[in-house]
Amino acid sequence: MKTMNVAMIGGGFMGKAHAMAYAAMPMFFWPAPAIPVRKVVVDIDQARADEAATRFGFEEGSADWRAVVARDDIDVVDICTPNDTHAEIAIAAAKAGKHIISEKPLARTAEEAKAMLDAVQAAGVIHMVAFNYRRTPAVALARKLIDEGRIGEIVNFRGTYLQDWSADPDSPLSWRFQKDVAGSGTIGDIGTHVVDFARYLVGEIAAVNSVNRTLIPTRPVQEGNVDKLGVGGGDANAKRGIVDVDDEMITQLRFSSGAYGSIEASRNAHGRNNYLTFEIHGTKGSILFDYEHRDALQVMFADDPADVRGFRTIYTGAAHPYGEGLWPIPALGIGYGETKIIECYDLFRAITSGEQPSPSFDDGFRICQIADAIIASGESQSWIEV
Ligand code: SOE
Repeated sequence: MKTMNVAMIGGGFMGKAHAMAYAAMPMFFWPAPAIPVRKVVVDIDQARADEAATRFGFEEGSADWRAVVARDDIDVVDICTPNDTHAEIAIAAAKAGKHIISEKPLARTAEEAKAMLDAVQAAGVIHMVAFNYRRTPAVALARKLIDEGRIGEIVNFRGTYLQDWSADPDSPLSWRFQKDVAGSGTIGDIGTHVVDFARYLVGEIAAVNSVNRTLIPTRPVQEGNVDKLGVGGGDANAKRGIVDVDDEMITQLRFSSGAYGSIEASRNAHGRNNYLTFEIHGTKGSILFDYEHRDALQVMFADDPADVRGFRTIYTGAAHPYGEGLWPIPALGIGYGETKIIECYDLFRAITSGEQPSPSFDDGFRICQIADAIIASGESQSWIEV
């Protein structure tokens, strides 16, 4: 069976998720399109890279991503680093002729994303952005039902992404609160996942109107380059640094189809952990998804007899998208890991077939344009056409 060598840049939270997917993908999807070989993992120094290699099952560790992406024995470059590094790594990898998967958001701004898109198009390589949640089987089922016309014409979309890991004002100043590293706050970090849902399920977004706010203007400076995501509580006496990104976005959407929608996102919503949801209303029914109960899709068909009308709960399993590779019985449990395994499967299917996957860098660029428009709309307090 064909094997393909992967260089993964970044051995943190996302590195863990991607490394697990490389190992597990052929266990789930067999025959696999190709067997990913965990060749090299790159981290900020050699000691951390070696530790990541041992932990995540890579043959080698390296502290030099430039040398790694230029190597002849690397087929795929996987970018799992903070947002400010995506463009430089992706452009170098494209010039070296590597297929690329990048963590989301594709870049800090649409301008940066466009340079990445131009590079991969010029190189003719396969490119993908890791908006993994659309690969939850229940979300893929929602798309299938919509494509089949089962809920009619879409009238509106309501999406949320609420977390609470940054609600403590003394939780650390992660790079996710720094504009020069992250580009934006909640908008880029989690709002873009919902924008991806909206485009995947309803279609292109034509205009946005947003209110964006920073609720906690300073946070304790974090030592040691580790992205703590609020874990461990805060140190109220530590030196504080400026938060120059948004903590909250509340955005109205107008779709090209004429449908309307909204997205709310916050990482300061006490009690919400990974409350990534959508509710879609069509002329013939409705669909509701809540990632905290991600095994299930709630579906309502308006032509059901009056005495049983209402939302039904469908637990995804073998009959549903990706069911051939996942667990044989519905409700055994779909997790974050499975979304990454499916993403890996679709990436290697794309590489071996030569057909671009979705979301590609084209989608990643478009989503960055929408994120930029959400920021601009918040500043001008008006609708902005995208
Ligand atoms: C932090 O908000 C974060 O890690 C996001 O960056 C991820 O994209 C999301 O999946 C989980 O939360």
